[in-house]
Amino acid sequence: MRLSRFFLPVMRETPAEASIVSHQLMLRAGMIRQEAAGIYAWLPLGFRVLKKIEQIVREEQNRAGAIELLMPTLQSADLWRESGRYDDYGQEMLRIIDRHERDLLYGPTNEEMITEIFRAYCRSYKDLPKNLYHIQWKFRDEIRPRFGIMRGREFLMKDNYSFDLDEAAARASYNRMFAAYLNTFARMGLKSIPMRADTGPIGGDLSHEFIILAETGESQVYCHSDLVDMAAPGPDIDWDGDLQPLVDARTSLYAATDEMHDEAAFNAIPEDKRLSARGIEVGHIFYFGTKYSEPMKAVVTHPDGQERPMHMGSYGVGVSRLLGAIIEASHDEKGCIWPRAVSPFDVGVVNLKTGDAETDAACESAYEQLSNAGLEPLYDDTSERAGAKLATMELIGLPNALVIGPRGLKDGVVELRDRKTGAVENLSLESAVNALIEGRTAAVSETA
Ligand code: 5CA
Repeated sequence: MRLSRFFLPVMRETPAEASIVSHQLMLRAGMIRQEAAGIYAWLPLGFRVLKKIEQIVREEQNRAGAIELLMPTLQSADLWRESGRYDDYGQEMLRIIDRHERDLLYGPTNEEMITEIFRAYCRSYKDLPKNLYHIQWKFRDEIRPRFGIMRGREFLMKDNYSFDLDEAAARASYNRMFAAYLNTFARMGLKSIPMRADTGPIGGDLSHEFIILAETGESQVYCHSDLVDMAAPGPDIDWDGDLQPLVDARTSLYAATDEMHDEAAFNAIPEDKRLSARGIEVGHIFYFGTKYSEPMKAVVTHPDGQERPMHMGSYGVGVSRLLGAIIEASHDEKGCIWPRAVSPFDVGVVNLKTGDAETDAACESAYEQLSNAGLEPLYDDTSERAGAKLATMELIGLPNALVIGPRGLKDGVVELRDRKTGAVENLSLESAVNALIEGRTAAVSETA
């Protein structure tokens, strides 16, 4: 992409309305624009990151055996009357009346709708287990939308729903999602910690929140510090096997959010291992048994011929919130530092003197070679000052920048910069381009 043809409205000043760094940087880097309280337009740069995050979530769901579908954003109120949640959900639900005076709502979550779909087609134990997901916009009329997309009113969620014959099978489905979540967040460069959590309006008594530690997090959390650096299980686990030991290894150490905190259990941890911190909830998984299947009569026939309600769980990832969480975890005073896997472009090409024939030719050649190798470069071919171009690249935080100017070219070199470490290498254009192409190969195998 040539910057002269792209839409990247960056701001030099820190916007006064943003109090946390991820919100400030998303506004400054031209990633989002507020259209109403808690409602944002995704500008091209932000949209590219959102799509990358969405794709990682999708790949890890597919790997764990979940099946993608797409449900609508608008739902019928009658569906929610069946489960009894229409009145219970309260003011967070955006209620809409259509021209025929029928009650609709903008979905805050989809337990009812998926139960309605599933019960219509699946009646036998032979149809189970199944796990269905979608990645769809939700609306919750939050009383205090804040921190940009971190607590929005309209936000993108991946939500899935598992259907099983009994509690033991449902537990296996829960464990698969538990492992899939650890892998999903690790691929984005995040250290997530599963914590015992309150189930709120979704219900049930077994649930874990996946928390990213960050000073600006909304939740107060408590855990054993060994959990912070515990590695994700990785993709090569036996997804159909017994994942309970993997889950137990992480849940046997104390970790809880404020609502579930048990001071006595926390104090039983050796003092130097007690971690009390702020955290961002990026995912939440629930097992709620027959809470929806019973009132909504979602039953299956068991091998003994008896009909019984299915055992269900639901699993949510805050796809749009993850952008904020990743920036909170990875930035410096100059701007964002995107992990390669979610970066909006792979590399920036900075032309220090647009209009200088030799510099233009070197940049064009680099841009072409990088594109042909399958990378996505962002080429700053504008007539901005060199200093402003470099500041923009640092603000938008691509992992590498190839900086090309007449002075270097005279000595036969270009600069290859690493955004994270700040390292600058002077290399021939050919070596720099090759290093980027090879680096890309290494990064792909690192995260695949
Ligand atoms: N039905 C269940 C699981 S599918 C559910 O709705 N769970 S939830 O309420 O915990 O939401 C799932 C995830 O969505 C949360 O972990 C959080 O990361 C994200 N989320 C929730 N509310 C917001 C919000 N207002 N803004 C941005 N993300 C949100």
